[in-house]
Order: sequence, then structure tokens, then C-alpha cells
Amino acid sequence: EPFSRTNGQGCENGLKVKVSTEQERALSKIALITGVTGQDGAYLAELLLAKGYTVHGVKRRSSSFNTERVEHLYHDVHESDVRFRMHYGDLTDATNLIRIVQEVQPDEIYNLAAQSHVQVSFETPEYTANSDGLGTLRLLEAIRILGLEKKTRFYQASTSELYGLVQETPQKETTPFYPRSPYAAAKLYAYWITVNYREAYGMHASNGILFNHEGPTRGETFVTRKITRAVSAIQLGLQKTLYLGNLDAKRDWGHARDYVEGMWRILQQDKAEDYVLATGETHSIREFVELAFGHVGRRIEWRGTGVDETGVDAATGDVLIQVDPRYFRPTEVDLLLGDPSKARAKLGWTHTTTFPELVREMMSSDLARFERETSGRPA
Ligand code: NDP
Ligand code: GDR
Repeated sequence: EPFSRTNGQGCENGLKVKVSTEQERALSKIALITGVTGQDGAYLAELLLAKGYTVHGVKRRSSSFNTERVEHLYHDVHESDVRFRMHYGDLTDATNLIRIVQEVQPDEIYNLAAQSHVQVSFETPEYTANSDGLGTLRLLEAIRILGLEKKTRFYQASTSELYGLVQETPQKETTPFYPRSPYAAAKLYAYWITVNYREAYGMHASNGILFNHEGPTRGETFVTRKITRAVSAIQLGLQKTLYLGNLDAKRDWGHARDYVEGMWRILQQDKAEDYVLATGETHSIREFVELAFGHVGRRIEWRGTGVDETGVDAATGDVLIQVDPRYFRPTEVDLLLGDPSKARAKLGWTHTTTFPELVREMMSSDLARFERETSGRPA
């Protein structure tokens, strides 16, 4: 780790970046990102730094390194023009959040920190409510306590999981919510408290209702990355079988890179509003599996039904996929399909990476990673 001490500002790590003239408009802006060590946090930090922002991130203390996704942004904090800094913090600790917001005096806060795994939220419901629900309230209150309501714009990482049990498709800003997990219920509170602070205190606070977005740095236990890692490992002879839960669930999957651009655009609007970001296409877990194996030239045939269903290599007959009920959720979200019309019309936002391109990028990255890690070692 480049630095493990704090300087007088309570900051740790920094990045020196050259600024081009076209980015000058954003030069004086300061952003604070909670969850900066996560998939979206890292992409967003990169985007804002490229736009000329000074970026502060909140990271959690961990017994092992948790900053891999932002390592390339680090620079010696002792140099001048350091524009990327991190602060230890946690969404469950109000005093710490108030102190960080006070020190940073951000123009924009992106609240991306969360216990973000739906299945894990069934096992840790209270913690999930505390960090994902109350954590959002703590940040909004920090802004208010510090009298920054007119200065600081607030982005809340809301989610398509809010739609839960299907009420209508495609799902848009006006579709009723019906959360189906402790995670979604916590995010429902966060959604409405953001709306309430906007209406009650005139804050520039917005929800981005984002449908699933992935990429090569997606957490390893989300289904897309679990698949691309396993297919790569199977292809290299390091693993035989991939165990999955519900193969029939359908998701509207985009690329995280596109979605962080949408987050930024939401905060650049004169008026704070809530927006759906989605691709407008939906695919099943089964289709994702087929495409991932297709990337390494293998065709999957599905045999059997229910918990006895298997995915077999059409050429060799090897069983590559098995259903394991331990990955079933107590209540499932069967179908997510978003309507991004409002974001297209008002933000000029649209996704640029297609579903096959997303799978290809994730597969190439995981194959290369496994090849690097195992080169020279016996399989
Ligand atoms: P990740 O799980 O990759 O990242 C979550 C981040 O939050 C990590 O930096 C994590 O830290 C941090 N974090 C977790 N708990 C706390 C806490 N109590 N205090 C401070 N930090 C905490 O999620 P994504 O990047 O995929 O998602 C970003 C946000 O967007 C999340 O709020 C998620 O719920 C939401 N979302 C995501 C979607 C997606 O498809 N990716 C879609 C819609 C919404 P650490 O690295 O230490 O674990
Ligand atoms: P999700 O993502 O719950 O949509 O939440 P995840 O990738 O975990 O699940 C997607 C679907 O795949 C099914 N599934 C499996 N899921 C996992 N994790 N592991 C498996 O083995 C497996 N087999 C089948 C699931 O049942 C589900 O239907 C993500 C997170 O990023 C949230 O934070 C975010 O809010 C939503 O996307 C939008």
C-alpha cells in the first residue's frame, strides 16, 4: 500500500493527473464518493478525475487490501496537485461521515457505498438496513448539519431491485416499487429519504435507479463475474463444474463504465430528479452462460429440469453446469427490464456497450487474468 498514515487533512493517498483545457469547467469541483473501492466507485473516480475534479473517496478499514480497483489512481500524497484522496469511514458511523464532509466541503456527493449483495442481505438484514438505509440518512443529515444544503449536490445509488415483484414492464420512473429482499427494502428507505430531503430542504438530491451493470472488475460473487471466472477456469482445466442457482432469472445488463457517466450527468442537471438507467434489453442467466462458453468455442446443451437441470458441452458430453439450490433466494426478482427513455431525453444518456460486447470484455479479462496467474504452474 503506498501510504498507511494520515496527513493533517485526514487524507491518505493521492493522484497527480494532467488536466487538459477542455476539462477546465470542472476544475474547481470537489467530489466525495462513498464506496470508492467498489466496482462503480472506481469507474466514477476515474471519470471525475479525467474531467478535472478533485476526488475524495471513503474507504473502509480492512485487515487485507481492499483498494485493488483504485490502485492505479494512487500517487504520492506528498507531491503537489494531488487530486485523489481517501478517508477511512463507514456509513454506519455518523460522526465520521460528518467529519469527512466537513473537511472535504464537496460540491457533489455520490453515495455508492452499500452492502450490495442481495442474497447476503437475507443473512445480514439488520446490517444491510443500517448501512444501505440509515447510511443514506446519515449522509443527508451531515449535509444539513453542516449547512451545505445549497452547495452540495447528492446522488443516491438506487436500484432496479426496488421494482422486485413485477408490476409492469418495462420498468420506468413511475412504476410502483415492490422490494423482494432486505437489500431492496433498505434501498427503498434510502430512495424515499433522498426524495424527502429534496422536497423538505430544497436539496439537489437525486436517485439514479440503475439496472444491473457489470464489467471486468465486478465483484466475484455476482452472477456475471462468477460465470466469466468459472468459464475461464474450466477452459484452462482449473475447474470442472460451475454451480448456479436460478437460471431463469432475467436481467437488464449494461456496462458499469456507461452507468457512471449517467450518474455524473444526473448531478449536472439544474433540477434534481430521479432517473432510470438501463439498456432496454433483458437476458436470462442461461443466455449469459451460453455466450460466455461461446467465447471459448463451446456450445452448451441443457438437459433435465428444475434442480436436476445440467448444462452439457455439446461436443464432449462433459457436465459443465449444475444447479445448486443453495443459490436460490427466499424471494426472487424474476424479471428486470428498464425503460431509459427519460434519461435519453433529458440527460442525453444511452448505453454504449451491448450485451455480447459486455460478455466478451469480461471473458477476455478473466481468461487473461487466469492465464497470467497460472503461467508456469501445473494445472
Ligand atoms: P460494490 O459491492 O462493488 O461496492 C460497494 C462499495 O461500498 C465498496 O467500496 C464497499 O467497501 C463499500 N461499503 C460497503 N459497506 C460499507 C459501509 N458500511 N461503509 C462504507 N462503505 C461500505 O457495489 P457496486 O459498485 O456494484 O455498486 C455501487 C452502488 O450501486 C451500491 O450502492 C449498489 O447497491 C448500487 N447498485 C449497483 C448496481 C450494479 O449493478 N452494480 C445496480 C444498482 C445499484 P469494500 O470494498 O470495503 O467492501
Ligand atoms: P442481483 O445480482 O441480485 O440482480 O443484484 P446477482 O448477479 O447477484 O444476481 C442476478 C440473478 O442471478 C441469479 N443467480 C445467481 N446469482 C448469484 N449471485 N450467484 C449464483 O450462483 C446465481 N445463480 C443464479 C440470482 O438469483 C439473480 O436472479 C445486483 C447487485 O449489484 C445489486 O447491488 C443491484 O442493486 C442490482 O444488481 C441491480
